[in-house]
Amino acid sequence: KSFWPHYVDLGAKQQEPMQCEFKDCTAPNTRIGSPDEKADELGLYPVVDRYQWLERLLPLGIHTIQLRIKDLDGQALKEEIEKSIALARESNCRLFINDHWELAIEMGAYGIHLGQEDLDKADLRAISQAGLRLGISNHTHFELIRCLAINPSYIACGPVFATQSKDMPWIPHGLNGLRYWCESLMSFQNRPLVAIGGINRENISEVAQCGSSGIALISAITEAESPEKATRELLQMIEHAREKI
Ligand code: 3NM
Repeated sequence: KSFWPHYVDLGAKQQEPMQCEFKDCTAPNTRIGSPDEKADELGLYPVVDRYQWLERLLPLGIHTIQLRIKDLDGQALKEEIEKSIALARESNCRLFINDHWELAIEMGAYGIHLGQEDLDKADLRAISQAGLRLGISNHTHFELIRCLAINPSYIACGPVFATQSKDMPWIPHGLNGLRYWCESLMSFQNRPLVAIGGINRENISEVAQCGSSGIALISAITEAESPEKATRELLQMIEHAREKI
């Protein structure tokens, strides 16, 4: 255990043995966005569960968003994804579909976000061949090693802080852990990183100064009294914090 730096949380959860086959499976280029787009800066990255959120948030200047639907299937799910893809395209926003990779390919989404538990089920080669971007959740260094072998478009690191929005067996990384992940992945691996978990208006400035490319959050927007006002404030906070780096 002493091999690992002190800040590494090996995870309260027992690690599953690696089962996927990644043979010559490389996700699309690590570069996110076309050269004339705002390069690799993912910025404020809301994670939402309905198309209506895109209608509310995209006009505010959101350039990256994730549709994470856990409670629909069949036609209702298809419609949500289809409408979201159309709106995101129109608004020049990068839309990542959580989990539903087959629908995302079929409907031509910008990208797909997968949790580690979804990696075994998804056809990574099909995602790559269809030209979709791929983001992957990571909580521990073991997961990160697995993730790097896939060469995703971005690497999500969480939870930064304790979160109520998802069951999390892992100890939060905190700002020091996040800074370490940002420094090693963005400068050494030149890999965009997305911070997630417990990020809100109280801590977003410090998170932004750690240097992640994207800052993903759910409740700080969806549970705010005014999600629009909260989004505008969070965008401004990121901008001010980045000016100080
Ligand atoms: N994934 P909130 S944390 C969906 O660490 C999700 O991988 C996480 O919600 C991870 O901003 C999380 O409300 C929930 O804390 C984020």
